[in-house]
Amino acid sequence: MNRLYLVTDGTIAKQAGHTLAYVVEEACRAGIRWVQLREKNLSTRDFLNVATELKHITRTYGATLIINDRIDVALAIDADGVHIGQDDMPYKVVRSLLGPDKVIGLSINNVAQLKAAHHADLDYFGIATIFPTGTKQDTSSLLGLEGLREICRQTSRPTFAIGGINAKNIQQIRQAGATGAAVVSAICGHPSPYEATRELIQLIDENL
Ligand code: TZP
Ligand code: MG
Repeated sequence: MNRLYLVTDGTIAKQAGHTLAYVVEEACRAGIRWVQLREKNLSTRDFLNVATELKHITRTYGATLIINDRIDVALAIDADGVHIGQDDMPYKVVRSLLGPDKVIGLSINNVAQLKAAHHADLDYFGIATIFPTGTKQDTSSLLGLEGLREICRQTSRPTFAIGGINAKNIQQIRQAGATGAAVVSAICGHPSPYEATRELIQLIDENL
């Protein structure tokens, strides 16, 4: 099981000349095991269509498909789970809708949010935002590596750091205590999503 998590952005993929399906298939071919469909500007119909397409690809490669925000879409395509933020549906409601077997991840921006989620039936935490990034406009304050280290120290759950992570800094993420790293532009915006994924997996899975 590698520690790299691909989060999609169709706009960034398009700017690099790729479709989302191409990016996800190339990343899967390169060995990625975690994919999150995160699209903020699609209609429900288009979101469902892309989700169906990505489910087919991820199933073929044995990768896990997580849907951002949209519990209804996750249920409709029988995805592996859902990723929610602090302003989305509360985890208890999500769990009651998805049942005990689906993966639920929650975004955490600070220690207080981690403490509030301490007893929640969550499978992993997404820790944001580590480094400056142009991918998400409404990021709350930057945690940096020190902030990440502090949060990771206080939980035994799997933690995926996100925000500005690339081949140059991905090993620092592991060194700060995170289980893994989630990336958007480092794969979606790369001329070769396959090569980018290979390199990132190699770097993050290396014995540090
Ligand atoms: N949440 C916090 S930062 C971010 C999300 C979804 C985007 C990260 O994108 P990138 O391109 O990997 O910096
Ligand atoms: Mg959200």
